[in-house]
Amino acid sequence: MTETMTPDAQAELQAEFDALIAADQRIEPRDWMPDAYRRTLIRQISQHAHSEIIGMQPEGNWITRAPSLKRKAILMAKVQDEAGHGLYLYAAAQTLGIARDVMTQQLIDGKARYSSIFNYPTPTWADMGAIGWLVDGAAICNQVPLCRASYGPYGRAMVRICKEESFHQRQGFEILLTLMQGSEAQREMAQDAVNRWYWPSLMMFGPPDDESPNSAQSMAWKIKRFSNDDLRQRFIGMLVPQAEALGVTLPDPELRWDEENERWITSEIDWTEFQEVLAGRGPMNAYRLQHRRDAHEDGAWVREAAAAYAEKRSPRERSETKRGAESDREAA
Ligand code: FAQ
Repeated sequence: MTETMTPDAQAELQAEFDALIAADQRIEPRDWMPDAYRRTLIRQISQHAHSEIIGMQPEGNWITRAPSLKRKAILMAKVQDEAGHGLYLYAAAQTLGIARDVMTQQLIDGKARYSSIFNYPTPTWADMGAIGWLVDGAAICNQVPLCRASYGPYGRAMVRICKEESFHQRQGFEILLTLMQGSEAQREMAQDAVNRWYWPSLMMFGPPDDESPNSAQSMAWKIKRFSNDDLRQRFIGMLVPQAEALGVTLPDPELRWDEENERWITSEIDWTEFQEVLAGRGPMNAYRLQHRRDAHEDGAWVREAAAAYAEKRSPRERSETKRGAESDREAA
């Protein structure tokens, strides 16, 4: 549409868009937006959605082996929440004009990114605690500011997601606390899981600011509100007192607070490892993707049945459903 407009009309729309962003107002699906803004949102929101869906796997791995019925019920609910988060996010991306099956295909074909963190294995029960505490903790740090993202459907989806993520983080903390109050072997298992998840959780925030090609523009558009490094710093600040309360050691001998510059000093993050994982060569990349492909193929009959059912319904029934949905929207 933008291509067929006169330069004056386009400049006017751009000015309206810029004014909305400057006034901290929300951009909604029917508003005009620059193509690059739309593409950036589709990229970030679809990557985020894929992360939630692939993120079900490391924990799904422990549902049948959780140590009690209560732990099993909690873990099942958590994994189900992640599926829900994926759905909210795919729905938000769809408002930008990309179809859900296109996004799914990009994931299945290995052409889409998802968070690096989900390419690590979960060999022990303590990994469920470390994922909740560290991975959900990092997710909250990163995602609370996204509740104020300039694109309305994304920001609103994030509000619901963040509420659930804080439960997730607390359940992870509680798993680790229980282990830390248990036997020597349980304490060792908890510390070992923290050792393995700590550095990958710091990498979740993305590359350092001077190597982050998207940050400056995304911050100017108020999609991102803080830089990758600032959020990483905030996360470390959140972890330090919590690690003390748990009795675990964060596996970084250099970690200290620099009073003068008001920043955490850390050892160098292994960005080569991060790049390897992004390039598809992390410990679990191939497995995660194959598992998703298999699940997609196994679910083909459900999609076919749903399509056949929709086809069989009479036009009257279909229009009633449509009218119902419209009046629901009006009521909302
Ligand atoms: N993994 O220029 P930047 C969760 C890519 S959900 C993989 O800094 P940007 C819940 C980046 O896409 C976790 N790729 O990019 C849960 C870009 O690639 P591209 C997911 C990464 O977008 C818990 C390139 O590097 N959360 O955990 C990563 O400005 C437990 C350059 O980077 C979100 O997606 C990475 N870690 O900032 C579920 C939050 N980092 O496309 C289950 C929303 C960077 O240019 C169990 N997303 N890349 O080729 C964001 O906030 C941002 O997109 C960042 C990256 C901060 C992730």
